[in-house]
Amino acid sequence: MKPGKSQTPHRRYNPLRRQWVLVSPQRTQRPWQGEVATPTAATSPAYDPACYLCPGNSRSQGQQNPQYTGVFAFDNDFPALLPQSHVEVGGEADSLLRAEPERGVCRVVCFHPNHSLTLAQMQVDEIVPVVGAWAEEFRQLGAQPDIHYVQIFENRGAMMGASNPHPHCQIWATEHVPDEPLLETESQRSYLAEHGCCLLCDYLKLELEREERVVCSNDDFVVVVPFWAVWPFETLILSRSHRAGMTELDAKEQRSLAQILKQITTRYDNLFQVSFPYTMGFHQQPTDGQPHPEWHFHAHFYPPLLRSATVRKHMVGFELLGMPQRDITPEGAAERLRSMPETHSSAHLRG
Ligand code: H2U
Ligand code: ZN
Repeated sequence: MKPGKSQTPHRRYNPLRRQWVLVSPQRTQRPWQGEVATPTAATSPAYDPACYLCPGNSRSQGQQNPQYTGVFAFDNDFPALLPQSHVEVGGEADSLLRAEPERGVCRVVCFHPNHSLTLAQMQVDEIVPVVGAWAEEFRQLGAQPDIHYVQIFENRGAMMGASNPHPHCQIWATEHVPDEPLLETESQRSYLAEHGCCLLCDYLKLELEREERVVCSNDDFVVVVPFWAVWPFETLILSRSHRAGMTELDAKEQRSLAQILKQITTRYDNLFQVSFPYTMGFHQQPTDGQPHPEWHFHAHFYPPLLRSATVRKHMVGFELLGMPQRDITPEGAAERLRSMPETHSSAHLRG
């Protein structure tokens, strides 16, 4: 990175989303004066009788959870999508008032029976079966003829709208490829056509040469704050090998994914000494029956926090009306995350 880019307003291009981000690093020239918070003690109990995800409890529609001891997945009781066949929705094709039916399946996956845990606090051995469950859900949902995309995502923390602290994620499997992965599909496809190689393989090579945006890595995965990050501490997990999705990961790579998830979530928690809120999700090849040589498996972490456990970034003003903007550079954010220990600051709290 040339010195100019660390001090002067500039814009950076996101080749995955074909979008620019405005970077205004001169606004952070002041020395860091972030709040110094004390570690938050674990406040949740291991079992909450009022939690609809805890083993043995009743969910809001009356179904009873089994006394599960590992990963537990079920159909969302309040699904955003329904699997039934097309019904008329009154849209008009080829008009300005266009609408069409959308079919799909929504699932909920509990990571662990212990209500008080998070990915950062789970053992790698406990995250491995979660990765296995994601791959299996992806395989099964993606095999359904009407399902062309499977989006696995975790909303972590009340700030991100998570309805419950119990460690869990959601899966929405849709008939159409949603906008974000569709954009990424098109970008990766045209890059492959133009350059004869994979966009993210090439990008990863660059990041490993430069090192300045690399946060952590293991044998099979690398975490970077992407050059074009919008959120202050946004990260991208990239597989070192060209894999189109989770079902292509072998057992060693699944374990490495579990390990890298623990590494990055622990660094996040340690940054502001808080259970770090975020939306995280995996982007994988569409399940539309087509070959997808262009697709490179990855995960995005979009955390809202900016300066402390309570000071968050808001996407407002110029960002809503113009384009996304950030102050702290991606290189600065990567440096701060890199300096965090990989031992959870409340590790001692788990007996
Ligand atoms: P979030 O924390 O990301 O909102 O995910 C929780 C999901 O769990 C949410 O989509 C579902 C909600 O519809 N849910 C059930 O399926 N059954 C329940 O009894 C309560 C919540
Ligand atoms: Zn619970």
